[in-house]
Amino acid sequence: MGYRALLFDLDGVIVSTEKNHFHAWKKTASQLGISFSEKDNEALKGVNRVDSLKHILALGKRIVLDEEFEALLHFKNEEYLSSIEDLCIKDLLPGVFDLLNLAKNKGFNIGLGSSSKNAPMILERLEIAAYFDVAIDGNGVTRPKPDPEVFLNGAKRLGLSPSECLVFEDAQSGIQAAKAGGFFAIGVGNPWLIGLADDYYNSLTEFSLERYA
Ligand code: B16
Ligand code: MG
Repeated sequence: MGYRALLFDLDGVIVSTEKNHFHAWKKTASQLGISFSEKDNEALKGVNRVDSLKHILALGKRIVLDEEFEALLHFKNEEYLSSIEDLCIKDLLPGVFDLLNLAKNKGFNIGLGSSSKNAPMILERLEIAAYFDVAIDGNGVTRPKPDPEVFLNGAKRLGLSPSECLVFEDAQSGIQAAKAGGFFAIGVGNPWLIGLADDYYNSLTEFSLERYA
């Protein structure tokens, strides 16, 4: 106990745009003649853009030149961005707003540890950017989840050790990253994480900060 910071993953914990990622990847895959199901998409949760495309190409046993690879990444992101144009504060997942306010009032540090390069824009759209003392995203890491770099950078920037930070994650790669970094890993909203995470909640509405203070 005695935790001093909360480090949040973005997609699947604060907001849910996984369906948007899925539809954008499905369209990208179909350009390559690769079929891509919702089940296939499960493996991409928390995985960065480049590694996601590599995964899809491997599914279809396809190899593309660097230029086409870049064009496909661009296409996917444009599709994704146009599908989240209406994203706003109402899209915050249940319990997020209350937890951010409670944590701020109780003096906890708040950090973001996301694989998404779109994270800064998404935080702005959700009107919660000001809550974050530090935000590490896909633009600021060299080794993607399940490597712990994203969370270790967050803790370091806060001047805290991993043992003082709780990590909230919805993806297996994220839980692995948190545990590899020595953080207490809390799984949220993805029953596959039960047993893998140190603690699990269906929703942040069930989470009690008092238990960890
Ligand atoms: P982008 P998280 C991840 O966000 C998503 O879970 C994953 O589906 C996505 O591919 C990844 O961000 C990269 O996103 O294309 O926007 O850079 O869960 O780590 O917050
Ligand atoms: Mg996530």
